[in-house]
Amino acid sequence: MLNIVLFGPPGAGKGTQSKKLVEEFKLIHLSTGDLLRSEIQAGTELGMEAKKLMDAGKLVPDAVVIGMIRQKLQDNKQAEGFIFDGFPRTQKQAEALDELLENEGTSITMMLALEVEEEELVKRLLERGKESGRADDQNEEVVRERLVEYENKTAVLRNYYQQQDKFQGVNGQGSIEEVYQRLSASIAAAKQD
Ligand code: B4P
Repeated sequence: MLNIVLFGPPGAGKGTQSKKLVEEFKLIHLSTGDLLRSEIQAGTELGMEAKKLMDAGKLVPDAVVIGMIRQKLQDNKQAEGFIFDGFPRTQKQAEALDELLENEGTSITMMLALEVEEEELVKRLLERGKESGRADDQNEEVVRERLVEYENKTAVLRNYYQQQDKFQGVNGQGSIEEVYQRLSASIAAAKQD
């Protein structure tokens, strides 16, 4: 199986690139951000709790997102592989993911980390906020809080995957197509190993 963690700060292009990569490599796209937004849309209790945190730029509790991913892995037992987009975001989530995949007799192939300068991230997210109506993209303070959460809780995962020799940095600046070509080449190379 080919299991990719697509990593990077908010606005790095994870969601954008995942949608393109899953078509080429026939993988299942699992985005915890999308799953949480579906819960909000459906008006569930979980969605309402998550919304308060997301609108403030905070991460939702580990148990919530781990539970969602566990369910999705159960639902997709025949998959040829997964792209994890926006998950894991904490060390606890990364450990849980390793355990869940081990139970299925598989593991993470690699982490591809999109690297983008901070001011470019803020610009992209505020730009999306104008069109998408996403509350967490509309306020610069919230956008910057998400970047702080990322530095405090998520950036450590670079070390986690480096220690397993699975980390690969990718330049996330340039056009969407240019970034896509870089990611696609890295995955194609990993597939041949
Ligand atoms: P997510 O939905 O994961 O969203 P994101 O990280 O903010 O950005 P995303 O990766 O989707 O956007 P992209 O860069 O593709 O998270 C939202 C919230 O959900 C979190 O803040 C948190 O509260 C919660 N959450 C989700 N997962 C969680 C977890 N595991 N644990 C706890 N909480 C969790 O794109 C951004 C914009 O840039 C787009 O408009 C795009 O068009 C543009 N763009 C992309 N590539 C570009 C390029 N090369 N050039 C110019 N623009 C580009």
